[in-house]
Amino acid sequence: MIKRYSFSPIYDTGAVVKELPISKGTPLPFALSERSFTLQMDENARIYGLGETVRGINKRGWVYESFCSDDPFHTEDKRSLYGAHNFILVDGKERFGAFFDTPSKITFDLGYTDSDMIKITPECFALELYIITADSLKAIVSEFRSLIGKSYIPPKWAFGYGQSRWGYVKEDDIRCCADKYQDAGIPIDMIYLDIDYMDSFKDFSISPERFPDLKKLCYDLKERGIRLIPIIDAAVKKEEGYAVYDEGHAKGYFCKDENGEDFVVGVWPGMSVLPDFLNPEAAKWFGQKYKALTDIGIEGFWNDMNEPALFYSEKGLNNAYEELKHIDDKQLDALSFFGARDTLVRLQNSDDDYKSFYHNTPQGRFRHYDVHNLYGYHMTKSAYDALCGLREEPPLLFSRASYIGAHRCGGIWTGDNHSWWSHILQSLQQMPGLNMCGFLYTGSDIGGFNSSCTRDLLIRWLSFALFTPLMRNHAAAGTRSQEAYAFGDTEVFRHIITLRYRLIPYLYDSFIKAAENDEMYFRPLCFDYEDDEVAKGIEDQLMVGDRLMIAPIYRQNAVSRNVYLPEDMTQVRMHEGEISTEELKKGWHDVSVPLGDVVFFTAKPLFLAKPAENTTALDWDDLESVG
Ligand code: MIG
Repeated sequence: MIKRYSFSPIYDTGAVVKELPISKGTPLPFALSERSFTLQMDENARIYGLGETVRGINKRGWVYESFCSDDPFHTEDKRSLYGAHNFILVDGKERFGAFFDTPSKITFDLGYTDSDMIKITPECFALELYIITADSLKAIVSEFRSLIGKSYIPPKWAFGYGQSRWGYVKEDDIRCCADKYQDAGIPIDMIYLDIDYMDSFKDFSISPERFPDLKKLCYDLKERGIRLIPIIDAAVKKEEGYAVYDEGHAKGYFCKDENGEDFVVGVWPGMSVLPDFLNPEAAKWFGQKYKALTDIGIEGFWNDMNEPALFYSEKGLNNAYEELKHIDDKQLDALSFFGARDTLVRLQNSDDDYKSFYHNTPQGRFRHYDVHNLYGYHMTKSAYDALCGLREEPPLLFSRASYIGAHRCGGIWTGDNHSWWSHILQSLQQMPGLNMCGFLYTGSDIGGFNSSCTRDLLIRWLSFALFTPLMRNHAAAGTRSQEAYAFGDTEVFRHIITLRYRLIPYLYDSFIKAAENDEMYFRPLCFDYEDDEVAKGIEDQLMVGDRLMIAPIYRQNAVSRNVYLPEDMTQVRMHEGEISTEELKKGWHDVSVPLGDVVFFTAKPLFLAKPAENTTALDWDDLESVG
């Protein structure tokens, strides 16, 4: 059952697709105190949800802030990442889901200040609150999902493996990547283009020197079963003569400052402007621009920098220059050195800037800061709506920033993680929360984005990520190469990625069922085994689809781990490409997983396809049963 409580919302976010009457006379599970929602928890209560956040599957014990943030250090002390996913599921003596639908900042103190108290504080006390009850954790999630509408379904080929790298700067880098994968016999379906393909980082432009014939490149690769997936950034270079800028400026489609002038920010292209995605006309106009790329055969995109990430604003930069003037004429002591440095660092993603520009929406003119969490969502929606009209097939589309609602238009990737062992586990722990909030097509940068990857880390990361719908290896410019061919002997990588392809019919089928029935593709064990006390404490295993369980290795040098089986299961092992099985009893097992083996568990028979070099070559009907 869903109850709606309305606290004079000022903006309809579009997250919810069902019209519900306002609930009268039913008390809230929360108490209202000083503009916060509070709840005393019993000792054993657990809290799930919140989508893309750091720390465990059970979110209790930390404080989170929904405010879409471009932060490339996903450490345990962070309160915000790129998404704003305001759904929690409280599982204690009271059991319910709660969705706080507000476009601005909201804080979830989940037993952080006081270990027994939940305290939820919206910065602007104007919101819709939905309380969801049902007789199981899974049923609460499904009720909630029916409230927010069906999840995006990508094309089948998007379940293949993809390679990305910030730093493939020319056509030859892309061809070389394709050759090396195919020469090594490693399956691949997608190669991603980062901002390097653009001319001066201008959206919808192509560098004539470095990518002289992208149409031909796209065609040649498609002949080999590989699709090119370019990036599109939120900000548009401010440059007269650049049609996207000229048109948008003339039509008033960019966000404005308080005087009605285009608000100018510095991002990759240098001085830039921000398309007003909350203005449907502007969104529609920007969406049509993707045609420049679909016309040459592109079928998918990733949208970046749409928190929106701002390096600085013209206004902030001018103020900073003023502040820095005084260091000209005197020697720089330690304090003024750090002061000067901070003056520049503070410019990035500053609240001051977020408070200095405006959106022209059908619901009125809104200060960006007050609707901040909707920007990435509306960028994704603009692309999705346009792409569905431009082509017959649905696009592959995923975004960095998001709000609930965006799950209907695309997937998300979890942004700039690191090549750290802890980030394999972090990624696993993010998946169920994202699924609860509707985001099913998700995955992390395999091998880690920032800092340099190692062979063993990549092997273990792939062994987990072969189960994530979005399976993409991606790395930052300047880091060591981490393609599956970059570490010498490629056999082990071929076996692991081939196993992904053998599993695709099962994974795809599970995904479609989850999307169509408002279910989770990844679930914590206790969602399936509610009465199992041990399952409640398991934070490093997940259920995948209706019959599979994973328990990946995520520690350096580990060659075995403890695995909890909530019932008798078949252990499936892939060793050098060969599959073997073993029946195991319910309970704890010390499972040996030498580097390169992939081990998972299944409660019911599972069907594997024959190995294939890409999804086009995959025979979806010729399946063999294991388990
Ligand atoms: O400021 O386009 O998260 O995946 O490679 C960095 C360059 C901008 C951030 C994205 C990352 C991408 C990078 N981008």
